[in-house]
Amino acid sequence: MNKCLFSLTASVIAPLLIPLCLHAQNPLIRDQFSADPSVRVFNDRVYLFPSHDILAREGKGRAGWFCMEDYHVFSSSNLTDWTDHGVILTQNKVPWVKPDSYSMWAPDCIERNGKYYFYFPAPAADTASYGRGFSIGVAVADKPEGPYVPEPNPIKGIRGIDPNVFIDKDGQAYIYWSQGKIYGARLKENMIELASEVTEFAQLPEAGLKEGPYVFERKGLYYLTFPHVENKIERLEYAIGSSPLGPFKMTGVIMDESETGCWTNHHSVVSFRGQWYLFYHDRDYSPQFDKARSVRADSLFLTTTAGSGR
Ligand code: FUB
Repeated sequence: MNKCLFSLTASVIAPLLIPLCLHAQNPLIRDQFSADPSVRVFNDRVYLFPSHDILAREGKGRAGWFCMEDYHVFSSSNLTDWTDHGVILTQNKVPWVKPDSYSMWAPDCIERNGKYYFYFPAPAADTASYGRGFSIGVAVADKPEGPYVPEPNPIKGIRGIDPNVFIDKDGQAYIYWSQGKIYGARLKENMIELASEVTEFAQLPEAGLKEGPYVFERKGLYYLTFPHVENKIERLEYAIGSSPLGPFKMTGVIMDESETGCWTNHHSVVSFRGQWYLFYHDRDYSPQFDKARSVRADSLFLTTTAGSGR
């Protein structure tokens, strides 16, 4: 069986990336906080869908905690110059979201048949129907930069945060999310309803919080990547399987704990013009408070060490 390794070696390989690395600089977004980057390539352009951290103040969020009111989308043709397309969704314009909850956490976006589906977690106002924790909703647009129209209700059957959506080569879509552990299910063709029972990925480490799943496929292998608290703070790990719902085999660490002590990390993995990239976050612009984060990116190399020659 092939054994695949991630190696994150941005500084070592920089000379191979001359056109991009000469000008690119972390963090990517400089005029606001940004976190939990979900990055997609649509029509040969990179779209970044991050969370938008803001600082809580009197009557607006909870001091000392995450505070997020809305989402922006950014795009770039070269990973260096980023266009802010502005706010695509805000908490009090989503019918089911608890007003002024300031908890628009990590999102994802995917394209299907010319429509763009934006997935986001938030607490629901109707706790009798959806409980007190987080639900996951969808907003739909005709273009990646919106305008996005939110569905009236969150997805039935999901309680949790950090949605991630993957569409396999056969057209079947899957949604993944977390609630301490990581879960997944098939999505119906309409992208807004579950089409299967929920799978819990029990093969992942039992101890330590796991969240922020991000699944991608490469050469017939499915990579389930996720932040995990193995020690004190999150690091990015991965497991490999032969189908989108596993079983997955724990394989290794993509990125170690941050030296700055930023407690969370949250990422996505994307291939753009023949190079893999890891998008993640740290607290570049807020060294004293790690809930005001900034998105970063580095080149990522996936090395096949035996067997396939790929
Ligand atoms: O941004 C809020 C939460 O922090 C996310 O949902 C988690 O993945 C962590 O990054």
